Amino acid sequence: MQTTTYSVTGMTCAHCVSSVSSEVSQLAGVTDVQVDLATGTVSITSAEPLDRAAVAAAVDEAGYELAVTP
Ligand SMILES: [Cu+2]
Repeated sequence: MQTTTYSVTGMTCAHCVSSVSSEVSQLAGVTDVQVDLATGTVSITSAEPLDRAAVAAAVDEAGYELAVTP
């Protein structure tokens, strides 16, 4: 089990938060998703290390983008 935090750009309200968390939570192995709107970060807990590209795709599906860093 591990938690990785990503920065996401473009989230502005609670609706954005729920869109991102619902898309990311559909990724295989994800057990928890915590989105912090104030800091624009998404902390993802998963059984196995996640593929950054898969996370980026899920965030993109929700209509937002992973920031370049971290
Ligand atoms: Cu919004």
